[in-house]
Amino acid sequence: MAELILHHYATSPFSEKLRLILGYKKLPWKSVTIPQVAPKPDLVALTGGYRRTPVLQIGADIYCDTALICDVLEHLAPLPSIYPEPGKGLSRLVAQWGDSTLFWAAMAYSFSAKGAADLFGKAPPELAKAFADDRKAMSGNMVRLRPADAAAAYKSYLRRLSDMLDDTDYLTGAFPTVADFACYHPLWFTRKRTPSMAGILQLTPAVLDWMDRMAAIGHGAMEPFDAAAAIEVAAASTPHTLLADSTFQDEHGIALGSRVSITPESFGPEPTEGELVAATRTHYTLRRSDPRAGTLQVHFPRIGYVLKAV
Ligand SMILES: N[C@@H](CCC(=O)N[C@@H](CS)C(=O)NCC(=O)O)C(=O)O
Repeated sequence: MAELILHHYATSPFSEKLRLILGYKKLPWKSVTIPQVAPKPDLVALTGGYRRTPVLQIGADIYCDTALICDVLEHLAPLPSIYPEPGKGLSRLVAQWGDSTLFWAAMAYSFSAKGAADLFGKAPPELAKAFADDRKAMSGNMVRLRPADAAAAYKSYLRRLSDMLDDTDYLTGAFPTVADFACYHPLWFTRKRTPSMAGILQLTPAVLDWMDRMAAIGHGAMEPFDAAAAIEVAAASTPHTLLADSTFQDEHGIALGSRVSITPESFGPEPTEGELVAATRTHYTLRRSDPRAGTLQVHFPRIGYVLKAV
């Protein structure tokens, strides 16, 4: 099997979601640390524009967004499953809520002045400013929760998670599923990255116990790797998707072979352009080339991304 190369950085919550799934599935991986803010020239050489974190590279195939990457990891290592039956649909829906509503409440709450001091206290002030400016530019018209509203919502969500843990060790049953990994990472950020704000978690001890169980899964066998070497791996590889479904599902009247762009619906306006080679029920695939990385296939989930002819 081609090596798994995760492009990520230590403080990224969505990366923590994947680091734990890699550990849970005992998949060895290579770690490329990417910048926290744009520009990210080495990452963009692979993705063609997409700059969010994390990204999974397998040879010359670049998988964007953790929702899609979860499917790839499940395909590579079906057991233990993160989508076990029964309850697969429920796990996926809870995961989608964790990655969106819960995530944004946790971020709006954790990025208080105290939380920012935890993150950037020891760094030069320019770094905090560069981070704030970068995230503002990514956010466009997104409505950000005010701190008091975020605190109220976050407390309610923690209570609901606690209710789900009344009779079981994990959110939807006896074993972790994609729901657990997706609901864990925003809370991990509060607890580990903004510890001054972590008192909110003390209100729900069952959630803290569950977080300890999740943390104990660990990140598995990781080996540091460098960005230039990752680009060389891509250049030396031929694209070969691992995504099983290939049936063309046309909702946009855009034929395969067309020149298109794909952009996140929100948060991160940078488009990736290329030739549309797949548009299935679950994902889009673009083919593009890069002077350093050669011919690549870049994959996106269908949900949460905007396809346009260019
Ligand atoms: N839906 C995306 C969300 C990814 C996301 O928002 N990641 C954050 C970091 S945890 C990000 O990209 N922040 C800006 C950056 O790293 O450039 C996914 O599941 O991968």
